[in-house]
Amino acid sequence: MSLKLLIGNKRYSSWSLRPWIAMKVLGVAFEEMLFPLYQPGSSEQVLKYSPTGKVPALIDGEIVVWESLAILDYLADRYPDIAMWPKDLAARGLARAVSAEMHAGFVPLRRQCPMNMMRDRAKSREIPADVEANVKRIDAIWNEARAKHGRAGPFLFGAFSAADAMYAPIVSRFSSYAIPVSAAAKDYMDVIMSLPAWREWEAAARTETWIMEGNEV
Ligand SMILES: N[C@@H](CCC(=O)N[C@@H](CS)C(=O)NCC(=O)O)C(=O)O
Repeated sequence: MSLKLLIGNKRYSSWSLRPWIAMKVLGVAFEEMLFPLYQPGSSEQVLKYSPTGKVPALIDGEIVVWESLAILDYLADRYPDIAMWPKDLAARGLARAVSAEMHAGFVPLRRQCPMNMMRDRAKSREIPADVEANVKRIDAIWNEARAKHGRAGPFLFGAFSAADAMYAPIVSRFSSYAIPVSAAAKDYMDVIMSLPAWREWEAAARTETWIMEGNEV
């Protein structure tokens, strides 16, 4: 029985992008179930499958897993050969720490720069001090991971891992809000945005016709 991944609109659903891109890049086959967010009845639809009524959620037969980070961990256990997390203990520890930091933190950035893949990049946007502090911390995380563990490839820990998936929506935000970052961070963003999986998600986002009220486009 194939895995089913419940996701939201590709324009807006930053949490959905995380397991989706990880599964695509790491070659885990799944069936996508897309639920347009914040529509009348949309959380009731998701509640039929997952107890929070939120996306993403993964369905593996009788097993349901929600919360993006828990889904990535479940996939790591379910498919031990796919190297969801780096093998080296130090790299793995840092990858887990920065992924948990992403999952629990960066609230100012998440609130004030919501993911909108189709945002007009030319539209200016003031970056408040608390968002700027988040940007600086993320830039430092990316640089630390790349410097300490990135020698074997272009991703945060060399090969693509759950940490890249957790930060993929940040790449989208930094790009769509034209947020200035270091040259190394920009290089990393280019790597993520060149992934065929990224392009697939972005192309689908472009075709979505429903625009969220109050969100910039
Ligand atoms: N911490 C959760 C966040 C899930 C979440 O907030 N998902 C949003 C979409 S990106 C959602 O389903 N919102 C619908 C709602 O709140 O009714 C995760 O990591 O999966």
